[in-house]
Amino acid sequence: MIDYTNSKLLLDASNIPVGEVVWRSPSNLAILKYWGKHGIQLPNNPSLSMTLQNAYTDTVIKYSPKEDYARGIDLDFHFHAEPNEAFKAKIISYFESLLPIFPFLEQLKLDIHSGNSFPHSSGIASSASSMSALALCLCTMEDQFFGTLEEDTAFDQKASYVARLGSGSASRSIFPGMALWGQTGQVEGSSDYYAVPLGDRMHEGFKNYHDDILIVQSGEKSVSSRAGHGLMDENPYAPTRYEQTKKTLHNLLAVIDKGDFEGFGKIAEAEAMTLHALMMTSNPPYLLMDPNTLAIIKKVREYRAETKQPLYFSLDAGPNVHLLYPEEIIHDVRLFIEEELLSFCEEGMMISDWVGEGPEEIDLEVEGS
Ligand code: 2P0
Repeated sequence: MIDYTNSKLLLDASNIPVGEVVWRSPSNLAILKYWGKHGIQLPNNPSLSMTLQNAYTDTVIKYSPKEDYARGIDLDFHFHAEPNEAFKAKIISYFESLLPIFPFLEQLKLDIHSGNSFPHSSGIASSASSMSALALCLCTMEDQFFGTLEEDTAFDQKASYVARLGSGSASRSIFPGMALWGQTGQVEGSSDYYAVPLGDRMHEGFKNYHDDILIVQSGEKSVSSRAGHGLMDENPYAPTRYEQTKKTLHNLLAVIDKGDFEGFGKIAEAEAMTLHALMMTSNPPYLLMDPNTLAIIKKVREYRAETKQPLYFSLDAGPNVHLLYPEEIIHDVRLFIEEELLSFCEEGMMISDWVGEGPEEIDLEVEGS
C-alpha cells in the first residue's frame, strides 16, 4: 500500500511564499465503468477510460501567507468569476482530508478561481476535470516549495492518487489517451490507489477517436455519484457485475491493442447498458434515461445496420449520449447527427470531443505575453 503522508512538507514560517499555479485538466469517459467502491475511495472493479480534449476545467490557485496563523484551511473560491459557497465548502473538506499529505496547506491563504470549458449545467459531470485540476495544482505547489516531484512519473502518480481522493474518476484524467484505474493482473503496475496510462497499448487508430456528447437533458443529475456507488453495496447483481469486469477488461484491452473499432464499440455499449441496468436494479431503483436517450440509441443502431459504419454509443450516469466513432467516418456521422439526432437534444446542444492529450500546466507569463 502506498502512503503519501509526509509531515515534513512544512514551509519555513518566516518565509512563506507568494505565487500561483494554473492547470487545465480534462474530463474522461469510462468505457469499462467504475460503479461501486469501498474504504477510502477504492474501486470495487478496475475501470478504463478515454481522456477527453475539449471538456476541461481551468483552475488557478493563488497562495500567500495567512494573515493570522490559525489552524484549518483558509480559502476563497470563485467559479466563473462568481463566489460559490457550495463548491467552496466541498473544497475545504477535501483539502482538510489532504492535510496529512500536504501539511503546508494549513500555512497558506488560498484564492482559487475555476471554470469549465463546457456550458455550465450541461449535465456533463465535472468532478473528473475539476478534482484532477486541483490535485495537479497541489502537486505543482509541493514541487515549487520542496522540489520533491521533479520526476514526471512520480508527479503523475501522486497527482492521480490525490485526484482519486476527490473523485474516483478524476484519478484517470491525469493521463493522455487512455487510462486504467484499479488493480488487475492484466496490466502491470496497476493499482487501486492511482490510475496508470495505457500508453503504447493503445492502437494508433484511437489517437483521433471521437466522442460527440449529445445533451439530451442539462441540469443536475437525479442521483449523485456518491449515492449511486453506495447503492451497489446492496445490489443483488453486484457480485456478478464485479466478476464480469475481469473478462470485459481482457476483451477491451485486446480490441484497444488491435485498433478494432467494432469490438471497442460493442463493449462500450454493453457497459453503458449494464451501468443503467445496475441503477434500475438498485433499491430504490433509478431510471436515468430519458425517452430521447432511447430514441437516439435506436437511431444509432439503425444507422449502423444500414451503413455498416462503426458508430456506437456510451452513457454516463445520466441521460446524455456519447457518440463514439473513428475519424474516417466523421463527415457521414456529422451529417447524420445534424439531420437525425440534434432534434432530440436540449436546444440542439452537442459538445464535440475526442481522445485528448491530457492535462496541461498553463504558464501565465507566456499566456499573457
Ligand atoms: C466512471 N462514473 O467510471 C463512472 C461511470 C459515472 C458513470 O465514476 O464518488 O464522480 O466521486 O468517486 O468519480 C462518476 O463517479 O464518483 C463515475 P466519486 P465519480 O466514470
